[in-house]
Parts: sequence; C-alpha cells; structure tokens
Amino acid sequence: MNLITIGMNEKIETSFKLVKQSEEMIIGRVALEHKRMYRVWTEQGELLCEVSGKFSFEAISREDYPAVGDWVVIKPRAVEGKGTIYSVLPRFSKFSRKSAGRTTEEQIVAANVDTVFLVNSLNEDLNLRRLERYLLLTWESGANPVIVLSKADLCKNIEEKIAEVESITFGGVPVIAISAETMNGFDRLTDYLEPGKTIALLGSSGVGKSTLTNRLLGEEKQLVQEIRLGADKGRHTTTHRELIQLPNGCVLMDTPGMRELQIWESSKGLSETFADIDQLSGTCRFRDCQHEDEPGCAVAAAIESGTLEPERLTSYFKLQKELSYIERKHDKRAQSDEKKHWKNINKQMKHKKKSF
Ligand SMILES: Nc1nc2c(ncn2[C@@H]2O[C@H](COP(=O)(O)OP(=O)(O)O)[C@@H](O)[C@H]2O)c(=O)[nH]1
Ligand SMILES: [Mg+2]
Ligand SMILES: [Zn+2]
Repeated sequence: MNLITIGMNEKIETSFKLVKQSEEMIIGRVALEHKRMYRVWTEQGELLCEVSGKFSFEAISREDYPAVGDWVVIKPRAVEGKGTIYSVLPRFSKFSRKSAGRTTEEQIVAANVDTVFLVNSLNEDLNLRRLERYLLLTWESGANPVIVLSKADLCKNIEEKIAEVESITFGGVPVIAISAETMNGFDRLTDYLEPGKTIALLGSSGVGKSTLTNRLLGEEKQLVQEIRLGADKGRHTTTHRELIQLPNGCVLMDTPGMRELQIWESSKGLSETFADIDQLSGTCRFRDCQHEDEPGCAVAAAIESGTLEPERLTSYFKLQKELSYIERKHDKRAQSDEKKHWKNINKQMKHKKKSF
C-alpha cells in the first residue's frame, strides 16, 4: 500500500519519526475498528492490530484509543498479518460527539479528515436545525464542511431547497445537489476528491451515503438500503465506519447514520455556524448581552425586523445551553482524570520498587 495515497504527508511523517521507539516500528492508518481490534493499512499491507499492554495501561479515556482515520505507530508481525499499536499520532482534525447514552465521554467519529460531506436527501424535508448541529460539529472538528443534497432526481424544487440551506450558511459553505441515478452534480464533488485527501460522509441513515460511495468507487462495495420491504427487510447496511480507497488516490469514510448527535466541545464552532448572530452580537449595546431582554440588543432588533429567523435564534440558544452543560461536565471529568493519572503513576512506582 502506498502511504501517500492514503493521506500520508510530511507533517505526519515527522511526528512518526519523533514518536517511534525502534527501527522495527512502522506507521499505519486505522481503516476499521471492531471491539478494540483495528484493521490498519501499512506499507506491508493490511494488518490486524491490538494496542499494546502499556498503551491500555496508560490510556485514561476513550479518546486516547485509536479511532478510524488515525495514524498509528505499530510493531508489525507481517507473517501473521498482525501487529501491535504503540501510539496514536496527533490528530490534525477530529469529528467528535458525546457518546450516545448518559455517559460523559467523547466519541471520535472520524479522525484526520480534510472534508466532511454532510449528506441530506432532497426528497425529504430538510431539517435546518439538524444541519446547524452538524455544521457546528464539523467546524469544531477542524475539517471543512460541504453540504451534499442527494437524490436530486426525486426533487422538483431543487433551487428552492438550495436557497433554504443557503439561508443558514450565507454562501460560506458549498452546497451541491447530486443524483446517484443520473450522476448529475458529481463533477462538482471532484474538487474535493483530491489524491491524498480524506473525506467523511455524514448524515442520517437512508440519505444515500453508501450509494454515493459505490458510485465514486465504481463498484458495489457498500451494501445499500433496500427501499423495497418484504424479502430484503432487515438486510444489513452500513453498520460501522470504514475507510475506503478510491481509484484516484483519495480516501473516503462511509459511516452509519447517528441517531444522537450531541455536542462534545466547542470553541469556535458555535460562532462559525452562527456567524450572523455572532456579528450582530458585536453591535449589541452591552458587550456581554445575552440577547434575552436587554435594551439595545441588535439580535432582538434583527428578529423584530425579520432579518433573523426566530427558529434560528432558538437553535443557537439550545446549542449554547447544551455546550455550557457539557463544559461543566468537562471540568468535573478533568478533576477525575487528574486523580486517575496520579493513581497510574503510583501503580508504576510500586511496580518499579518490586522489580528492584
Ligand atoms: N432515486 C434515488 N435514490 C437513491 C439515490 N441515492 C441513494 N438512493 C436510494 O436510497 C436508499 C438508501 O441509500 P443508502 O446508500 O443505503 O443510504 P445510506 O444509509 O446513507 O448509506 C437506497 O435505496 C438507494 O438506492 C439517488 O440519487 N436517487
Ligand atoms: Mg450506508
Ligand atoms: Zn444582544
């Protein structure tokens, strides 16, 4: 496998050289994860890897473990087709969400992604509020969003739908309508499918992510949902995230739909997603205006004059609230991580003493 075509660049190579501990260690990229077993792409082919004992001993939380898209340092056992992962190289981007359920844990959905295709189907109602959430998470990830509107062949008012999406993106994000039936719009996707780049497909189940993958791949690799009910009901579709190499030398990540998409963290994502509100805030009379009932609030004035949709402001408030909740949780967790860290060090000290 050629590392350059799976996304390797100078920066990654440099950090690999800094981290590797011996000559036998090689670099690889995690293409698939299955219960802490990783399928890793390397120059020696695909290896099935686990993390080393030391790695799991030192890992404090879930995000310390490899995620799909990660670059890892491994000791290969090529004859067996296996290997051991010793470290994860720093991520240049990561799309995270709070893991589903009640735990406060980060789940890395995709690591080291350049562009995220946010796929929405044109034959269903566009959920702009959901799209805002996706946009926020993408801006936060460090990757660039592109909104892909699929199934254009089933839609009669494409222009209207595009305008609807642009009403929340202000031309700041490319919006591309495509059809996997007629192949319309695919030429506009190629701008992003450059060799060495990684593109993740995100969006609800059934919007056509796997179909899009198959079209770009030129073969029916990914199972596609059968719309027909009956004999094929329950047929398995995309259940895991996986890297797929395209013939032109770029890497695609197909993903299953995610029912819960809660924010994990945000520093600039909120203000980038809501650039309009952010800009208005700058002209409120009070610098710390919460846009609730304060005099001289420019956001309230924009609602009044109809230039800002009330639903959009509600969505902004909702995400902001979710964010401050998760930030409070982070503070608590940081404290408990610190405790775990010291426990680890104590364990190591005891271990050392014993071996004297
Ligand atoms: N008419 C039409 N159907 C599509 C298109 N893309 C996907 N589909 C259908 O939509 C259904 C869901 O597609 P799939 O790729 O499995 O969606 P995923 O869950 O996002 O991976 C399948 O029945 C596809 O055949 C399209 O561009 N036009
Ligand atoms: Mg799928
Ligand atoms: Zn205000």
